[in-house]
Amino acid sequence: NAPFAPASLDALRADLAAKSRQLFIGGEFVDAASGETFEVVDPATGKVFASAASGGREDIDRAVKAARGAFDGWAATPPSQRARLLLRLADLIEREGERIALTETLDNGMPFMMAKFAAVMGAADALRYNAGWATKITGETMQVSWPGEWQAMSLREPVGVVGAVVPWNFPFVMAVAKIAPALAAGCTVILKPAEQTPLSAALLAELVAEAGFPAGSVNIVTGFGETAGAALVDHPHVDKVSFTGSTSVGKAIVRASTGNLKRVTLELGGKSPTMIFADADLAKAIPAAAMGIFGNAGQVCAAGSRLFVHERVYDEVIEGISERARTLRVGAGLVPGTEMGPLVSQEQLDRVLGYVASGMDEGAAVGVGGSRIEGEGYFVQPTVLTGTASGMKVVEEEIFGPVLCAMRFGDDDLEGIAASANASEYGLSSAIWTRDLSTALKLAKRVRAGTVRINGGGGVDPAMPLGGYKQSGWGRENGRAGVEAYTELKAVTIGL
Ligand code: TXE
Repeated sequence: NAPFAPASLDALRADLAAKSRQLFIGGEFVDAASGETFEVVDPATGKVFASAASGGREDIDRAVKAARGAFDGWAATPPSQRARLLLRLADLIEREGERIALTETLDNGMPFMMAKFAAVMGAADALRYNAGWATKITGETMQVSWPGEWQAMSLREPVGVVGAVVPWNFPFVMAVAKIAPALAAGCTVILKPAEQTPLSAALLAELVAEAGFPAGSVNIVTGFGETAGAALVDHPHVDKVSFTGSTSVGKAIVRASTGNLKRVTLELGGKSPTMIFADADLAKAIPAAAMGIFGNAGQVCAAGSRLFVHERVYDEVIEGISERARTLRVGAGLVPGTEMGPLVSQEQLDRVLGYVASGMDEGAAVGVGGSRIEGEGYFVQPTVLTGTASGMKVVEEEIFGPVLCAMRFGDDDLEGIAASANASEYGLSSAIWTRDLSTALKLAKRVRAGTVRINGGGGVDPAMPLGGYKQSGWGRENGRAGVEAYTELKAVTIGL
């Protein structure tokens, strides 16, 4: 079981052990003003293997000054030049793909192949897609009904200095996917990575510097949510916050943003339904439903965590998913062949096991899994809970682990199925499996979720809007809406 890229891994480990990762402010690598650092734990072993600067209010303040100082110049940089820099960064990310993916796997625990695909290719795609927007952000001309002759138009201008706060489940690609549209639109950025996974952001800083972005256009301040994060989201000179994380912190950010009425976009939690009808192509639906909850150990905002299956195929579907759960290769992300890694932290492990226990207390049964995998690291078995019903905590709350709640539906009463799917405070994503196009589309219209996948779906794409109804968020990332969320719209009229 030799790990992936053993020589590069040894070099990376030695470098991480030797040097704490620094902040990146105004184009320079610096220690935190306090001099403090925090330890980084490998979730596959539970052992500390690296450290990073613990930024606080003073560092955030410096970063905001740097971003403000860079803003006018960056906003006035020709869009084609902004695009060129984003494209260059994409190339550098591909060049350093192995090092980034190794870092991501050590830091987050995800399987190395997933890190390569999700972290490296996803990040490069996000940059290339948004580089295209830099030259295509436009206003409109319109007709006004005032007396006389007028020329009226709208202009889109960068919103200003952006605070980007990202979580630990896909640290690198989320960081890049946040800064790419902001930079394309002409904004400057302060990125605050999650305290559980600060390392790939330091690599990003190196590549941003090498690509030649102007000093201060991208600043990266690692640190804790309550210190660095809180200082960023209530800073009076930050114009917009873009956040991905928990719904509770999302609400705290909205409250913190009121001081200067920052623009806020939020990509929050989910409890997304997968609905499998009796006529579905089960050979495709079963593995997709399984990986929709076991992928990245269920630490995915759009994870399909509530399963609704027609009773005629319920036993076959549950058995198929359970079989996948039993045979899934769970292990360290660096071991070739691993399909599911550990949870990110002891805290998440405790949280997930706590939910499984609460499900059993409320009358659910563990069909498969349900326990911690003994030994080092934060591994939990892929789990299917049966006998679950609305009203149970496991069905209502986001578990953020590889735990599926399975439920059945009787007849093909679309309104009833839609009501069950919608019986959640979240509305991020959903999946529908049926060969009946009319059923699929009727249900797609009734489901209150930002994404509906019919008969499959390939994850996140920078061209597709991503975001939630209800308490899954505010606004959309990706696509035209994603880049326009980093702009202000100005009306200009000229009396002729
Ligand atoms: O998230 P937090 P946590 C959900 C998931 C998970 C739960 C808790 O259900 O079990 O949240 O995870 C920063 N001001 N999701 O506690 O705290 C923090 O430093 C500013 C879903 O780790 O929301 C980190 O960078 N920032 C989600 C980021 O917020 C603050 C992904 C996310 O951490 C802050 C992650 C504050 N007051 C968790 N407090 C998804 N949508 O995919 C914390 N942060």
